[in-house]
Amino acid sequence: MTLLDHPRTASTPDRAPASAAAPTGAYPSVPADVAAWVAEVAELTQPAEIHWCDGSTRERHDLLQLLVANGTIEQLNPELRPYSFIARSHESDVARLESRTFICSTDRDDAGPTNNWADPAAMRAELQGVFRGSMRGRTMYVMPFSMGPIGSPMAKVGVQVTDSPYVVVSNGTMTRMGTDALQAISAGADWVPAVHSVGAPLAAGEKDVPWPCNDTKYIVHFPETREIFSYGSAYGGNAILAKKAFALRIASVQARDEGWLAEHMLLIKVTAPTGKSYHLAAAFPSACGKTNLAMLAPSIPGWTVETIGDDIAWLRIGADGRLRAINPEAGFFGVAPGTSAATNPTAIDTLWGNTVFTNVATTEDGDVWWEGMTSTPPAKLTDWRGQPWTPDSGTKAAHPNSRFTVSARQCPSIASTWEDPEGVVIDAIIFGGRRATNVPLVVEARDWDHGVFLGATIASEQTAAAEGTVGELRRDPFAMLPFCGYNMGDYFAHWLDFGRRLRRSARVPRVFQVNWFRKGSDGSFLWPGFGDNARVLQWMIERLDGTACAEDSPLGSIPTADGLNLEGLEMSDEHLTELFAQDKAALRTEADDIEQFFDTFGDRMPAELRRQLELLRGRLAD
Ligand code: SAT
Ligand code: MN
Repeated sequence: MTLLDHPRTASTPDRAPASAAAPTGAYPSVPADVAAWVAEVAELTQPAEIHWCDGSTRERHDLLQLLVANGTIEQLNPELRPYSFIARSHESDVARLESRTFICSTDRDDAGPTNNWADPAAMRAELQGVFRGSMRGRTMYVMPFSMGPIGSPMAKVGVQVTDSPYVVVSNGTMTRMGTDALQAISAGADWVPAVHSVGAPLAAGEKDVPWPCNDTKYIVHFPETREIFSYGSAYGGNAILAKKAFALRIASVQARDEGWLAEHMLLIKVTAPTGKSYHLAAAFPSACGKTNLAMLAPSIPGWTVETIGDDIAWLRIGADGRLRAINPEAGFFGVAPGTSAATNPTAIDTLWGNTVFTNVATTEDGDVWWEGMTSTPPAKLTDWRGQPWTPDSGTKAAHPNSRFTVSARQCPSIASTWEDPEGVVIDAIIFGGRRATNVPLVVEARDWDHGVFLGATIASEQTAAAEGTVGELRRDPFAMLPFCGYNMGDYFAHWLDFGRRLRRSARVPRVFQVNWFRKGSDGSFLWPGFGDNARVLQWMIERLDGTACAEDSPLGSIPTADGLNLEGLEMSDEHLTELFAQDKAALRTEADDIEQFFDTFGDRMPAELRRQLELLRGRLAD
């Protein structure tokens, strides 16, 4: 029997671990089920060696040196960017691959129309062939990790194995990785197993390439048995399996079963000039400015924003009946292009050192550069492919999905409560997308169910974070389209049900929808965005406090003419009107599109959301 002959069961396997898989030295003792699983993976993938990660600084340092020696990364100029590195990936391995991401539930309908489904037995058989011998000639690293502060009642643990030291370094930044997490598993926490291989076995004496990967890729989830298998890619969410694969796809299934929410949301703490603080959770699709909003430097005096998380939030009803949230991650895997001292000074400060950049350009003096970092590019660069580049090259110097990987601790705006094991109390939830037309700057939902409708109908113009045509509009409900591990119709029902439970316990958070990306008739952005988004947050908070008025509109409540704080901002009345314009004919067409989208879920679509659509149509009728 090998790993993929059988689904994983919760009970301890009866096979004794192979001695080769056991850690040596001062490594703490490993629970028998973890050791047995590692032995099974090793039997299948045949690594030359096994390394049990302790998560120490020494280990990270040694791996970074190894990666430099292998040519995977280069050290940047330590005087300009202390202890930082640049990785250049293979040209075919630059983003999440949604077409190769699979949800293997027993019943196809449990994956739903938005996921690629594959029969679990057939997929196991296929993966068996794919992973057989895939780690030959390489070291297999075993990484116990915790999502959320270790010991938090909201945290969850997992173990990822990988044959990529680059992935170990990334995971070490993005999660709490090492022996502390292993200890939590030893104490009895249920753990999620994740197998990762770049799919590039090395024959004896064969020279390695800088970025090993395979043209064939798989990112596979077995939601019922909470297992993850990823093959062929070392890039971001394809390979840092704790992130999208676990903390969203598998965790969304756990959340459905256990009555909580695993969401693609940033978390911020906003403090008003009165000194009173509020916590907001906001969902946006990949590469739509979550990191910028998470690190917002408000343009309005007296307001501060502190960071809790920039990508994922786990939300639960706490013992006090309030909605509470944690950031399960420990670092940021942020989009580099567009990040500058003007757009996100906090990110620029965060990246002063100790950062691994991937697929950005490098300068002659050994620092990094990307489009949007400065208004004029340097005269000479080395582009993300490693080729000489000048402004006349006619190509992008940095890949549009180039990234930085950096510890959250290094962020100057990190909130002192970001690791609170009980989570922070959420006052409001925000949904957003990238929409040139139709969607106003901000609307407030009438109530929770209307808020769920706003979340369920988010559409966004596609970015470079995944394969596909950039700019094409697609429905991305709750910004979870690529990340929901089960039927999204059931997911909508879970959100509606969650609201019912919140109503019984305590205060239900307010729900808002925003769009920073609306364009005017001349094709340019109507709203300055970035630091000025604090003006929209101010309105939301005044709504929470009951000090701001709102006007009813077909899409929801909007600020009254003088409701938004526009002091110090140059904004013509005409642009302001355009920002909130609701063209009924265009919105009726959009309602038809929403209906078609809802129809794809068949009888899994909750009646309440169809009712919300009819209510909207009623408000859009002339
Ligand atoms: O590559 S990741 O999935 O981590 C980034 C993203 O798409 O948000
Ligand atoms: Mn994301």
